Amino acid sequence: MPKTIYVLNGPNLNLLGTREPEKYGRATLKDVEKLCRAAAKRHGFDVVFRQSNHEGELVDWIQEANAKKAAGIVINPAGYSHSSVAILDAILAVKLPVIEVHITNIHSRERFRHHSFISWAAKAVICGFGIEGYALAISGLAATAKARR
Ligand code: CA2
Repeated sequence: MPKTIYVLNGPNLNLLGTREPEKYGRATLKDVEKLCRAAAKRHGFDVVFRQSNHEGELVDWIQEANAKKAAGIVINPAGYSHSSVAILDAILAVKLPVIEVHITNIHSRERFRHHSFISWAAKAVICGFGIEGYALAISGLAATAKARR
C-alpha cells in the first residue's frame, strides 16, 4: 500500500489566487493540490491535502497523520507560523518528518515574519519558490522516507 504524505495549509490559504496575486501568484489552492498529487505520484506516495483557518484543527490533523503512520507532513502554517506554540508542540510530539513551506520568502518581508515557531521542529524549511516549494518539499520528504525504509 502506498505511504501517505499529509499536506496541511493554514489560515487564509483558501484565498490563494483570488487576492494579492503580486505576492502569492495566481494559482489557486486547488492548483496547489494538483501539483502536490502529481509530485507525490511521481515518488509513489498518496496525498491527504487539507486547509483550515483554525489552529486546533491543524493540531488535530498533525496528530492524525502520526496515528495513521504517514510518511511525513508538508505544512504551510501561514500566519500561525509566527504565533503558534500549539502547532509547534503538536509537531514536537509526533515522530514524523515535517517540512515547512512558505510561498513567499518570509525573510524578505516584514520583520515579524522572519521568525517561525514551526522552523524549530521542522526537518527542513522551503520558502520563496512560490507554490513550486510544495513539490520540492514532497520530493525531499520522499527521498528521506525512502532512505529510512
Ligand atoms: O508565504 C507564505 O506561504 C506565508 O505562509 C503566507 C501567509 C503569511 O502569513 C506568511 O507570513 C507567509 C499568508 C497566507 C494568506 O494567503 C493569502 C493568499 C491570497 C490572498 C490573501 C491571503
